[in-house]
Amino acid sequence: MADIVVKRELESEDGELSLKVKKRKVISDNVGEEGEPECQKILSGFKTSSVLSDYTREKRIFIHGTLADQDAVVIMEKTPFREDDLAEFFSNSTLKLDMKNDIYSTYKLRAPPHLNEIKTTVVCPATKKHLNKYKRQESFLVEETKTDYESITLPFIEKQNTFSLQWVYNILQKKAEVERIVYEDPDPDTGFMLLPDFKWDQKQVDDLYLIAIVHPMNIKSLRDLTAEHIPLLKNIWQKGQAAILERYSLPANKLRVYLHYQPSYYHLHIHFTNLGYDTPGCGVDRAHLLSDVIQALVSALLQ
Ligand code: M7G
Repeated sequence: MADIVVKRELESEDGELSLKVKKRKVISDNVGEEGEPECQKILSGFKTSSVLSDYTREKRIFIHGTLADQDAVVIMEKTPFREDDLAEFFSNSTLKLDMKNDIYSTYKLRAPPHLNEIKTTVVCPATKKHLNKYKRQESFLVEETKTDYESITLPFIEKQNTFSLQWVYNILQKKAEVERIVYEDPDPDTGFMLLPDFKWDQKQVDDLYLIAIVHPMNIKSLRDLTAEHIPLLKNIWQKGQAAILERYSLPANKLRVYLHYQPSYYHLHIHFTNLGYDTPGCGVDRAHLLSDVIQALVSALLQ
């Protein structure tokens, strides 16, 4: 299905209301990891089929291939510089001269391998949906009314055409990523788990990216939100920001807190990112600030 994006329009459950929903500091080491992760060579058997997309400015590439005869997607991304590493960078790297002209000279710098890591994500087995998600493709911006949602989007979600939520359930049931949890509120109605998004390598706060996954199991997306969810959203807003301030010393006014519509995964979750970092997907076509969503629901309640 082509991307469907709701822009500045959201109807309430009863369809009467149209809410306006407009929508370097260095962390010493990977927080919460159990010691040095084991070095693995699983990618030595990866056979490339095609490059799905390649973003030269972001230094990110999405590759489709096979791993042990299973479809796989490998995402590689060069990581930001860490101020703490600079001294070692300069003392332990070698330089190969490219050109020199007057006061200008350019080089190829060969850094020690541990300062030159590439963040790599492997999805295996990857489904057709993953290939479509990561393939560079033309997007369309459409207005999705309540009727469109009920007649097109909801049946699409219910036919399980969307991504599996197994990874979400694993987190909520503490079967995966347990050591990465930054904050948890176990309340079944207003509670959530806050943990690093897998897009963030947790090396520096500059590109901080966490997600809050809600405990209630029946909220697919922003579309399902009503006034009854205001306590849940306010709880995530307040406790999420407090937990990030405590753990990463990043204050609320340096955070971009938002929901995606459409999301890729239809179990409500909220993105917390560093305001100074241009996260993929933080544009107005897809990101809806949590504060705006709460405000819209409160206004609807007062009317
Ligand atoms: P989304 O708005 O549903 O879709 O966000 P998007 O992926 O198009 O942004 C889901 C978020 O969950 C994304 O930011 C993903 O990077 C993140 N995410 C996805 N998976 C499969 C995992 C995972 O296994 N663990 C963690 N920690 N984050 C994930």
